[in-house]
Amino acid sequence: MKECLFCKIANKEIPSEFLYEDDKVVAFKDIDPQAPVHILIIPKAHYDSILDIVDKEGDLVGHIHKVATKLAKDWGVAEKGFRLVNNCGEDGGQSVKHLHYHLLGGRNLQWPPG
Ligand code: DGP
Repeated sequence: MKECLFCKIANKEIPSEFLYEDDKVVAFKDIDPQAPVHILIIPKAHYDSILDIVDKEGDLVGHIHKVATKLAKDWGVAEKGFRLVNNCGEDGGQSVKHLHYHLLGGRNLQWPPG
């Protein structure tokens, strides 16, 4: 989508350091980290939110989870634990309307979230 911030990042119109890239997804550090490790994993294709992922895109979600576990291992948080978060919609705290998952780790994360 033309005016979507994360589309621009995925398309390299906005320069970013990718921690991971393949044909379907990219990962990069969150600009406002909430934990020592805070990585965003996004599909290259635009989906407003997880609500836009219909059955045929189910493998994309599985793929994102695989990439997240790889990054958790690469960034040294797999052993002690981490959180993989998808915020959806206004009450879910979604501020960027391009599907993304937060990988958070490196500290003891509290529950419930605010
Ligand atoms: P959410 O609130 O779930 O929609 O998360 C959006 C996240 O995106 C938030 O943690 C901050 C991050 N973010 C917003 N703009 C940028 C940006 O330009 N670059 C990077 N790296 N992260 C961004």
